[in-house]
Amino acid sequence: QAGGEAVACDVVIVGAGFAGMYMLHLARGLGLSAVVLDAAYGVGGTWFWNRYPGARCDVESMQYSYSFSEELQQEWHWTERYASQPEILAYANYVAKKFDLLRDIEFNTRVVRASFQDEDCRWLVSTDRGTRYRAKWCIMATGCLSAAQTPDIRGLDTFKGRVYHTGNWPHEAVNLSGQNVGAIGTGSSGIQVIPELAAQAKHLYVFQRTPNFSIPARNRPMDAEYENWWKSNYAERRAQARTMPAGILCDLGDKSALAVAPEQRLQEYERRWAAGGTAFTAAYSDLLRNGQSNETAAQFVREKIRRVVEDPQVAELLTPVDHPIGAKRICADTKYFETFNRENVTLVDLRANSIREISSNGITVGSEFYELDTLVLATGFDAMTGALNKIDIVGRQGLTLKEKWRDGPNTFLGLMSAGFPNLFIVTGPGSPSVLTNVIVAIEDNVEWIAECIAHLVDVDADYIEATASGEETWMEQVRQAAEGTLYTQAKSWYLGVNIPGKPAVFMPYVGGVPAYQRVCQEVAADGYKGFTISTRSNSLHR
Ligand code: NA7
Repeated sequence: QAGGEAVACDVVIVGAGFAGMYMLHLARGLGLSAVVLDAAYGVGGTWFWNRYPGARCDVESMQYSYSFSEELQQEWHWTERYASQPEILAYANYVAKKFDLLRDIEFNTRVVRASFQDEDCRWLVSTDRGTRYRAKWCIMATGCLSAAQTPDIRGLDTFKGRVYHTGNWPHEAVNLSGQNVGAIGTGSSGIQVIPELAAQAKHLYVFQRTPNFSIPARNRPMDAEYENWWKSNYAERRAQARTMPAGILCDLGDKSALAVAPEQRLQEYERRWAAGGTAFTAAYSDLLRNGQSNETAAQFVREKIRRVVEDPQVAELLTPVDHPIGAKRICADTKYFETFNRENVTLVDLRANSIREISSNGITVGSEFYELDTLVLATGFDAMTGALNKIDIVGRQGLTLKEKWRDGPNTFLGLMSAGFPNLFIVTGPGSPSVLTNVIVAIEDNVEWIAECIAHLVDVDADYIEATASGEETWMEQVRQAAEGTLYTQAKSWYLGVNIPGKPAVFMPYVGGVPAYQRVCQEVAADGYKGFTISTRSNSLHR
């Protein structure tokens, strides 16, 4: 239908990741016609694109999965404690087949514009294929970490070898044997890919700007007893997980780190270090609130790094000192620090000297030149707002979302933004998503949106829209929640400071899943307080 009439449907969903797939399923359940648009050629969202070697989830697989279908959660078998990217992608494809989702998904279709038509309260959605869709509701299921960020380093475009971004890894096999490889970035992605690159490359140069805290993942094959423990009472365990701040069932310490004797604290850190995984920072209740408490955990991990890394100078460079542990997303690794003991790995410190330039065959740092065949960028994402801002989203009276969010994103509950009626965002800025098990955040948001739409259909509403005051009150709560924490002390993507020119605003809601869910449910129960619902006959300003 390129260039012709827009296809009419009830709901357009942008993105076929875990959010878009579940949204489609629930929209159908409401008897609505829906179409999902995605730039990829398959489902999976972030797990479709992040195919770099070593890509793995840092939430346990028994929890990083949908909970909405008992049949699905019983029949799917995860083979490892932490699922690898190929297995998560296989799961996404399995879900798409099981719920017959593919027939309503248009792949290889990037949404370039979505504009609200005031006259008839419809969204007109245009794609890079020249196709258009006209829908009452538009749902952005575009993901929080889906706009890969390539840094603006002088000469990068002159490099003659291959350049790979971890967030956009090629689908054909990448062979690095016999090559000199450079890796830039030591966040979660870098920490996962670096050991794999080292195993393949002739020589690996790791260009590090900021060292990061990482806990051994201690990944292992799925333990049958553990799997059974979950499956024997999955619904209840999922419900328990939703009572935890991160939506993850884990052993959450309820004491201050300073309330226990140093030997006892050490024992607890040792126990968690041995158990592996990011639950390390759940050891005490105030690790992300009290600098002194945080320092006890940070010191413990620094000491571990020094013990693992044989060269003391390299160990020092790998030891994080500039931010509290957990204030940047804590990493989980498999032999990351050990990798720097290999003879074919060199750590290049970018704090002493930054990258001067990239040329056709290598990188110059200070006065040192490193000859490279291939470059791997593990340089992160324009988080939470990046994917939305790539689309020209136009609301009432020509207001663009980009313009509205120039000084930082404003939403009510992360779900809607004033001036953009009938436009829902799944796990938008102002939601707790990126600080939680994102599948829990997705399911809760998608279910809320589906219930909201069901209500709008019931009352024959033209539109729902966040009020300016509802939004202001919520943004103040988001700000206040972050203020009492150590999160704001790190230059992280949570704050947007990894993107040149992006306003430094702490984007996620730190109050945790239960508090957020409570507010979302109260708002709905109170007739969508904080939103305006307009019906043909009258407009209910709440
Ligand atoms: P991150 O966590 O944003 O890490 C990006 C890394 O790239 C980080 O070490 C950056 O250093 C580094 N970086 C970025 N730009 C540059 C330049 N110009 N020069 C040198 N180094 C640079 O992204 P990830 O993909 O690892 O992880 C994102 C999330 O995805 C993760 O938290 C999980 O939730 C999944 P910096 O720290 O800024 O000094």
